[in-house]
Amino acid sequence: MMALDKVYEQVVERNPGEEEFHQAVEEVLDSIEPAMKKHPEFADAKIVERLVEPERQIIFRVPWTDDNGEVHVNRGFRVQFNSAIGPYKGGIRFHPSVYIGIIKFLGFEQIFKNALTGIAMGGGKGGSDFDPKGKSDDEIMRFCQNFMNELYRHIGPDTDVPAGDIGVGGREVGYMFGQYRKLLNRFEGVFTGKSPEWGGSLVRPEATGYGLVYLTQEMLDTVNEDLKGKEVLISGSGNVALHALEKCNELGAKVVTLSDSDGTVYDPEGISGEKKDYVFDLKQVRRGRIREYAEEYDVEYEDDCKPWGFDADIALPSATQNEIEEEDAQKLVDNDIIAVGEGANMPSTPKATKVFQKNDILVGPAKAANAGGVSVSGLEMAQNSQRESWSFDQVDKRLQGIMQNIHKTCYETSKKYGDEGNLMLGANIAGFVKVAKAMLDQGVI
Ligand code: NDP
Ligand code: 2IT
Repeated sequence: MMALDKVYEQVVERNPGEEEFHQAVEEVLDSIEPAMKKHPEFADAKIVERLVEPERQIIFRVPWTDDNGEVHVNRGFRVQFNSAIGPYKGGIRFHPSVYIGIIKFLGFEQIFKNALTGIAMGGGKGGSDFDPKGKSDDEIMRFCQNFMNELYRHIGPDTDVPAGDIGVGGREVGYMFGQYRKLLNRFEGVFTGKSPEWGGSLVRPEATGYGLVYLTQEMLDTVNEDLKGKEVLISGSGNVALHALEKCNELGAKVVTLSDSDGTVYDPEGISGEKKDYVFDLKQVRRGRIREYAEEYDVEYEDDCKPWGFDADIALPSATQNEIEEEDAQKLVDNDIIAVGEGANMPSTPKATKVFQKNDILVGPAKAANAGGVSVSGLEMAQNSQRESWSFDQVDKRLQGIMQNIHKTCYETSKKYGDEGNLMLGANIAGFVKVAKAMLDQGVI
């Protein structure tokens, strides 16, 4: 459709060099044409032109001092992308690759993901090019405090509620929340992913990985398949990957790979029982490398390798963007993969996605498949507002219900728009229509 092509061209022109952002916009624009036809009022109100422009972008200096007394300067970001259906909500990423294009792609996707959850949350994202690897606990603390010394004035429980993402987990959220509380003298629900001991929700650490597996099971149900007995490739070994592993084990699947940015381990017996405990301790407590798992259990380890060449039934990419490229997708197809559940944000390149679609692979797109994390963040906000704490079981049940609903919404939307089972199309259209209607209702602002 010409009008959407023009919007895309304009995005590329106005945001030069921001490739990941271009890619995220293109994927959504490629999906929503049928919704634009059905709702001519969206084009009249220039909804898409407005959606691709963040409401606000904040870039700031973060100076900090290392343990040797040397001063470093990093760059901090917060992109408040869209607040039509609720306060800005989305994680913070600390990784050396972070620049404005990464934060904008993540913030843009977050708008539609959050809309799918059914909880009132807008889209935002933040981060820094700070590299937490190899830093002492004190250095992490000082960095987080200095990051918050600027960010605090832009966020708030009804304005913008950050959380974790790559390189930001419970420890970092604690340091950032602590500094916010000190600066403003207010204890309030400004962050999610807090410790359950002081305002966090049970199940938030597990939520993205568990939700990913729940959604994958929903997809398998549609073709009368079950996770039980299936072999699973998981990439990454962080928050999302490890909790996906845990839930796969609980549901009787066998996870044969994990990875980190150095390489991949392949354990044909499955990473379960004592080995699962070992890898949790390795990654979450000792902050070691996945290679050590292979040394401990004498299994295969390949340096500089991704999991996609190993044989299995299901793939759950849970590391980072564009980690499945065209040739990786082809390898998975050649090994008769049935389903791909996207735990990471935008893990498949557009060409990889085409390979999956051409071969009728079930794909749970990131905006749906990893929405469990932000959903339980929404439940954490609700508990904070009510000054209540719900039980593990209560939150887990809510999470299961939300993931079922997200799958249903995406499936039914794909059917309604003439491409039954194309959950990427369904997720993009369902998320978009909800936000577009809210923007229309609220006028040109
Ligand atoms: P973590 O920092 O806990 O773990 C990230 C994992 O991915 C690590 O094993 C890391 O390896 C690996 N990784 C990161 N970047 C790269 C890279 N450039 N190349 C290869 N491997 C890499 O992050 P999360 O588990 O929280 O996040 C993983 C993905 O899930 C991200 O895409 C994130 O946006 C997405 N996500 C996270 C949610 C959450 O609640 N945490 C919610 C929804 C989506 P290494 O340690 O060597 O860097
Ligand atoms: O990508 C994501 O959805 C997250 N990193 C979680 C966001 C959140 O606010 O919980």
